[in-house]
Amino acid sequence: MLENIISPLEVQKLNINELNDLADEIRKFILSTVSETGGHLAPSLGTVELTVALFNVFNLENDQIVWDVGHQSYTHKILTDRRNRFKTLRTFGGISGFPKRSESKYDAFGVGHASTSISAALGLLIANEINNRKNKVIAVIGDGALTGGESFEALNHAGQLKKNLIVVLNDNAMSIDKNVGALSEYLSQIRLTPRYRQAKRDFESFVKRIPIASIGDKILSTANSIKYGVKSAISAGGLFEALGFVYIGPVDGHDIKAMQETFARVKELNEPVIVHVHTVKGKGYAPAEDSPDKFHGVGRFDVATGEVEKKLTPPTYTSIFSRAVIDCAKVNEKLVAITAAMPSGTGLKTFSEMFPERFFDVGIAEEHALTLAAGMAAGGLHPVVALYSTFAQRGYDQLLHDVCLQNLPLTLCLDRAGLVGEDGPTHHGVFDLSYLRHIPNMSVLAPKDENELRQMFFAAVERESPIAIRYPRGAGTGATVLKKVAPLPWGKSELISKFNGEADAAIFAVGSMVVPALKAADILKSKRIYVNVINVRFVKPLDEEMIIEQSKAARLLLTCEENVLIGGYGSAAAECLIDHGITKKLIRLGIDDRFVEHGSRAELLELCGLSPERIAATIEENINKKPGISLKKNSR
Ligand SMILES: Cc1ncc(C[n+]2csc(CCOP(=O)(O)OP(=O)(O)O)c2C)c(N)n1
Repeated sequence: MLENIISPLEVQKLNINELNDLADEIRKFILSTVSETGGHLAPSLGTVELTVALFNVFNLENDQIVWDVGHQSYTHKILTDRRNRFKTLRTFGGISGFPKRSESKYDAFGVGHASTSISAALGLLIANEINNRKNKVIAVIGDGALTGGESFEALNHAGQLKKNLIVVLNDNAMSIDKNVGALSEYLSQIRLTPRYRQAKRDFESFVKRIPIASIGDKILSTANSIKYGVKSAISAGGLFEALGFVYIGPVDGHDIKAMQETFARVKELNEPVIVHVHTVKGKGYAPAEDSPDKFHGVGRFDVATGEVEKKLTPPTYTSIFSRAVIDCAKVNEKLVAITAAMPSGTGLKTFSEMFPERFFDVGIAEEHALTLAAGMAAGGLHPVVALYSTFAQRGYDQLLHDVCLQNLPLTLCLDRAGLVGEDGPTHHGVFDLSYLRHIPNMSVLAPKDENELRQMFFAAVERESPIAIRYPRGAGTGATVLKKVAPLPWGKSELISKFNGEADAAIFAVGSMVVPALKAADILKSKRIYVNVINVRFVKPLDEEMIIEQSKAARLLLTCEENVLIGGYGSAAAECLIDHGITKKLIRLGIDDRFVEHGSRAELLELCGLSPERIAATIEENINKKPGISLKKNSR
């Protein structure tokens, strides 16, 4: 059937049996493809019927769907213009794992971070009205993404504007891990619909039996207000109704017919409406239904057994952090740990089991996580906040205004810093050095390997100021991790490879770039080009002495970082040279002023000039060049 869907409008012509068959076919297609490419399997399996029903009722040539996070949009991609390219999902040059406006006219809004859909859909609706475009705009948001504050800012605004915004709440009771928070509990109460419906019916019949005519006006109004209060408390969706939305649901999100009927009704309304849909994360594939967290985002796996392909690699940075935070907590009673809906991803899951009273999962709420931490720090605790670098972008002002301005002790552990690979530009953590380095009181550290991560972590939690440690996604370097903690000379870089005599170049490598820099030095040595290698360790405070010393010890300076060049470590080194009146050739390698696409980490590092071979080639090209003005970019 899928072959016949040339335009999304074909889905409107299908009868219910055909729609069900189509959904089955799509589910198999997603399963077989993602088992090869990896990707967000469980979220996308959960929305197959929902997407088919939306395509059936709405006109995708005119109406717009805004997906939240966008990790559940595989059916949307397959039914629009990407079925033939679906096998290239998340590969270099292939289609993105998220909706992307530049990829398809059917992708109404680009996404990757959570809780944006209601704001964006409302914005589209307003633009369409002003542009005299008559259409429907539908935001599809998960119960996890709904925990993000921006969702509520948008609901609050939409309720006031009273425009015909359609919000589909895709409730599967899961975020990546189990969803958390009072809102999640509220939604699970609605899940118990039969009891609620019965309670509501009982109450209504009780109210009807009150002999209102016989009891004066005062009692009547009291009875009415009680009726209203109790009714809104017990009726499913009272919270959304209080915000100005018509609430419809819950609807079975795997029953296409039920959704068809609901969406057809919703289409006729002319006010904000929320359709509450229940789905099962991982629907239709037993291993994913049983372990929706494991199959939320997954690598290659065997469809028959559900076994995920494992490569033999050194332990990940995440697992080293996981161990370090537990070991620290055992001796430091003031240590508490916070994450924003990522206990597994950041490595805090075991901590949460060992120290439940000292662990806080705040939901997808990075801003709140940071100000909460600031409050805890002001109250005498030492909070460890574990976030992915890309999601910490959300908390910039909280870091600046709530944490750093008051110089509160906090250790911010930024996982997935640098290029993350297949998730692409929405997820690369390549801005943190720039958005952290300029904040007063902040220290910014980057370990060269897993052992240094542990050492840095222990040093950070002992200090009385805000400190960020950023480390990359995936396997470490294989370094031996020492249990014993050695003192870390604060603000000092480490000269790890030194040529006796004047070197041809000095490479200042930040964190993950140390190993490639050492490899580049080896490549160059075989060509009789001699290089010093410095492990930067501290992007802030900056080790100016080391930079000045190397400006005398080497003919060429080169900085290397998995961060945007603007405002990164290379900028800091350049500022240092200028401030000290040193004129020395400095080449900065990093991400230049553009967003980097998706692909494997190795492909992207090569693309950005950060592989050992490309670092070596850049040095070789430049050591004999006469100083002068060249407008050619050096990194690609
Ligand atoms: C700002 C931000 N923080 C964290 C994440 C990581 N993340 C991706 S999906 C997800 C859970 C989303 O849950 P839900 O919206 O219920 O969708 P489901 O996966 O259950 O379908 C999280 C925490 C993100 N994408 N954006």
